[in-house]
Amino acid sequence: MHQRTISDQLFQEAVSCMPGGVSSPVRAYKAVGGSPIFIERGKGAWIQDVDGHQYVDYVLSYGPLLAGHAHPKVQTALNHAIRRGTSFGACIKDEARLVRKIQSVMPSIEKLRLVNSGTEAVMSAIRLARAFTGRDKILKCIGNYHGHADSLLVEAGSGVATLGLPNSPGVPKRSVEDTIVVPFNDLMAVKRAFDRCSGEIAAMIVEPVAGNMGVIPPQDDYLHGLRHLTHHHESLLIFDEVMTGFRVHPGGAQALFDVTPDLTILGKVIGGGLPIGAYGGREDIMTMVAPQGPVYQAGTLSGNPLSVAAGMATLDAGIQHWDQAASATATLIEAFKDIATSQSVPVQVQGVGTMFSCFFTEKSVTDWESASTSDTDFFAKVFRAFLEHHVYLPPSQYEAWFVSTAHDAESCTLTMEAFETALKKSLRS
Ligand code: HOZ
Repeated sequence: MHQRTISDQLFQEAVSCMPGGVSSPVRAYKAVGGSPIFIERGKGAWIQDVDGHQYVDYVLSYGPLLAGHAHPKVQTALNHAIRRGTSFGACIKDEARLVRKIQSVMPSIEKLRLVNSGTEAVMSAIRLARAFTGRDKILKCIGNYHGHADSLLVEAGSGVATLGLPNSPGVPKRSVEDTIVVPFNDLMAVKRAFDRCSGEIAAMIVEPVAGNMGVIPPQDDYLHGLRHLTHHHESLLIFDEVMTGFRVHPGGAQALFDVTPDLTILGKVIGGGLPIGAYGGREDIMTMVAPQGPVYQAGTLSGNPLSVAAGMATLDAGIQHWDQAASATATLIEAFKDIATSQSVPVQVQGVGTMFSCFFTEKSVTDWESASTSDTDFFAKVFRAFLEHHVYLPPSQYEAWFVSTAHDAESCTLTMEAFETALKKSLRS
């Protein structure tokens, strides 16, 4: 067992002054046991903890580090930016450059507003959808996570699913009265909701590939079906591509599945891991955003120079070598399936592009109900065994595993060996 003396000391100190000792709940390891490792540094596919142990990293800051940790181009861009100052609360030339870069791969985004996080982007897009349609109701999928804004914290995935708190106390009933939930991948449920609330639904928001209850691809025609239904009911289709943007395809899920949403949410990846978010889409909708239109939304740090610089460099480096990361992901998925079969462990290994995850269940996983049949105790054992074998996973069954352009043959081979050992150990314990 690795000694984690310094991590343990730091965690005790953090617990004494921070709720649960963390700045975001999933980091506290509540779902996997033990106490968190504290990270000292990262380079490429690897991170090192404060006790000197190294790990191949599949968290990658929950997705954005498409080009791996501390990529030289990102560091250079940040060095240049930081020398010019950190924030002005005023226009800088690189904001529009970042927007153009995004538009070049996501042409559905005719106009884009930069904000500071995915949560903020979702809140703003919902307000905009309601203003544009003059309707209040929002449709969302069970197990999808769209940040922690009140109106969408209903039967959500990610940390709330991990902690078994799908509906948080403190969210007023009236904030969620207009939120309708449906199972992911269930087109008939969406149709029924539209039939029931004809003329009242402003938008359907969806993770086009679910990534916050583990990775679950959309079934054939699901996204096309959503496009058809929203169009038919004069409602908006919002793709939350915080996870899938630049990950399932360089142009996101909308390019991969050839479905054009009305609005798109983007998050941390367009800041290369620095705080950022964005919402954008059809020009006739986006022109309603202040100051061009009446829908108010603002932010002093929005489009700040550091996030914009890191984002541009990350997208450049990440998109250029995207195929490499996708092929490493495909190799890992196939190897994991073979290893699990050889050990007779029931597992569904599911992925799209550069993200994947494992469900320890015999059932095919298509929605929250089937995702929650995964043996989470077994996942926790596998997580801990992986950690002992130098592989760092998200500390939750319900988060996606991310691969970067820096995950080379050596790190992938080590991961496959660790998976085999982790399964053997978990079966024994
Ligand atoms: N929001 C991230 C996406 N699932 C998880 C990380 C976190 O909640 O800290």
